[in-house]
Amino acid sequence: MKHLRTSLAATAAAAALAAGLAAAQAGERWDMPLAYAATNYHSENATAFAKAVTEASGGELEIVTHPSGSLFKGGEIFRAVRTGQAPIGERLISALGNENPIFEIDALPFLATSFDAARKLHEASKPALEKVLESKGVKLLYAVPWPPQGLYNKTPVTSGADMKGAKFRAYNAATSRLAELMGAVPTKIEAAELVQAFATGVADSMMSSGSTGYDRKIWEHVKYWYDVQAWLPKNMVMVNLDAWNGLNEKTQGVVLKAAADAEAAGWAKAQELADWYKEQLAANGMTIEGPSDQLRADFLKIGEQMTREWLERAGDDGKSAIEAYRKM
Ligand code: PCA
Repeated sequence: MKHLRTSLAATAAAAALAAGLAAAQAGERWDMPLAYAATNYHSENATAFAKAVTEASGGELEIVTHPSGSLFKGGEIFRAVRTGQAPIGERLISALGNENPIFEIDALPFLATSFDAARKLHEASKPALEKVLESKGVKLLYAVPWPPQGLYNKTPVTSGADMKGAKFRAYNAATSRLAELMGAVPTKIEAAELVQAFATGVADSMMSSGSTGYDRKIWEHVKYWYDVQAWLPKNMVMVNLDAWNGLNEKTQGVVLKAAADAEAAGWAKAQELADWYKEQLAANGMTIEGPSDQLRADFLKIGEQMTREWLERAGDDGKSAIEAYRKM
């Protein structure tokens, strides 16, 4: 009798295991490329999102993140998602300006310079962004900002003129244009390749947040950061539409809920960390200052020109997004 009971229990355990395996096999696995450091809050937030989906879907959909450009480099991620090579991924929205000008709306200098303003700009431009993404076969899940952008340089900067001839690391077409208008020489370099560029003298300066300087220990190469607060660009997490349509309704609901949570958590984290990053740069020996009046005036002038140029390119969708933003 005792034997029978043990063997029955063993059979039941084996059956449960088999059922579990079948469930795991029935589930889908999505690899999710990320461009930024594993310890960056965007990446940690994406990993928490992936875990939330995996758990809440009961393994029906498992999402696995790959930070620091390890699966696809930053510059490849949008195309990978669009073509279905990756079902899901994260990309800096404003790096996609050559796809459509609307993607650059959050990289226009001095249009939205605080978290509150960035939030409004996001709400005002989201319908246009979603429409363009959908026309490319991609669905927006959530977007999270970087802290305000400032100027890194190896030597002190008191006016735009000090940037003449500087080797400037750009992360999108807008930062390249900004560099040109300052008389600097831009080179596009992903954050994952930053350290090498600064260490080998390919770059001496860039616009970026305290976050990226901190992630890449920029103080080993650059000593000055000017808190220009020029704009707050955002990363977005997006999914290939075919992959999305292949999910059942329940799983789609799980993903949407996790995405909404990730968006809220990401904005809160970015805001919470913004000052902390500056403190870390200072603690590591960097000079952290506001821009001089002249530097600020020079940046403002460049910002106005860039906004004019953008409005010409962006047409009616761009104009209505800006108008909606200004009314908020
Ligand atoms: N860090 C990213 C984009 C904006 C930011 O703050 C970078 O420098 O690549």
